[in-house]
Amino acid sequence: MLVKNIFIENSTEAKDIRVTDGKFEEIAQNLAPREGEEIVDGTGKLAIPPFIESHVHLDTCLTAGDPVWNLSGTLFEGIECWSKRKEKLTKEDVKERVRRAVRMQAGNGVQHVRTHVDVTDPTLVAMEAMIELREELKDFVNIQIVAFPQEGIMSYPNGEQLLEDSVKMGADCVGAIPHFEFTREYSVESVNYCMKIAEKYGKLVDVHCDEIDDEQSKGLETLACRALESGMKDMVTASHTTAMHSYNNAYCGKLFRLLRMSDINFVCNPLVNTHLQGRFDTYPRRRGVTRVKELLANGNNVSFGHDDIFDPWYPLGTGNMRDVIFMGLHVCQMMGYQEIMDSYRLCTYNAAKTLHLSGYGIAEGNDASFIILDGDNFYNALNRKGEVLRSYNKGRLIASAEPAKREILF
Ligand code: 17E
Ligand code: FE2
Repeated sequence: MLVKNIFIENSTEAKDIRVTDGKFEEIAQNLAPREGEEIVDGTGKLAIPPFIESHVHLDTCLTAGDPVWNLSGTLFEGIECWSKRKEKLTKEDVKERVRRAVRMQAGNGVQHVRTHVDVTDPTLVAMEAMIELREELKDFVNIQIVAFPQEGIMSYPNGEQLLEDSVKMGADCVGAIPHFEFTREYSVESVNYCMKIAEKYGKLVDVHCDEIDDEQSKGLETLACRALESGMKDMVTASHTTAMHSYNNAYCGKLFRLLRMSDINFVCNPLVNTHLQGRFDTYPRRRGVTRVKELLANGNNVSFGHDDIFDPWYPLGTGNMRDVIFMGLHVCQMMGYQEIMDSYRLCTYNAAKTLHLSGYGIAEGNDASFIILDGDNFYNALNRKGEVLRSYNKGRLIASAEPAKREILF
């Protein structure tokens, strides 16, 4: 296949991309078509690597309102609603919803997904389903599974064993939720336990860390310190970290040195945390999104995630990373020209670093996985809501769309 005349990652010079046997064979200007070669016209369009969803809960997706709606909009009511829905879980129920959600994501150009799966369930049925789905869907989407103890490790009956069992079953990453544990002691113990299990089994770590407006919630310093001391460093990710929004600047000044030294990754979920946070405030009302700009300036890797697709924590969502980026740029006040132009990196390269993907990106020799966006650069694609027109996974077309047609009648 030969894609002609396309702008690659905001370059102002159009190039051709030749794909052979699922790999990028040649990327250059004016490549001559070979006999019988499929030609795709990329004129005026943008090619970027596929989107990466670095933080989502697929096991809970598409359950909003079932059996009850989250009326307060808080994280905690979300957890209560989910614990009611959890009683009805079956393997087929999880599989049917996840397949639908993954197809929505794929339609929006997503090809890699890190999903957190609730393992505070004595049956571990969602984990079992997700492990089977990871295999079933692997030719279309690469799924990375985090064993996520939604109701705590130390504060949930048999929580430690359930977490370890999930890793033995085949989870790729180990999670924790220190801000939800009963006590500060449990919070520290839970992070230590999570790191211990990850080291024992050679897994990555991704902790739901301080997803609360409480400025006293300091799971992050424990996590970063263990990441540094254990040498696991960038194998460790802190997700949400919304309490950092409320930390005082003097504390952040000290903390940021450790964060830099630890080299841990961050995932910010701007759609969901603008909605969940600040719910106990009068006015001014915090939006509780972590300090993305400052973390990036500090040299830490940050990506954006969707977090939820229509579930007890977030009643909207179609799995489109463009919506995530759009909201993130607003709420993080990252609206400089170059910040908007480069923002696709938050859901591509930065996320690839968090997921420890290799061979990712549009370069000769890599797998020919890329998407074509309706726009000549990412700024325009984002602003004009340009669709993902084509998504190629290892050279194979897995999703396509036509640009919407609109006529103005004057
Ligand atoms: N669970 C949690 O603890 N936090 C979230 N944001 C979601 C699930 C979506
Ligand atoms: Fe989450």
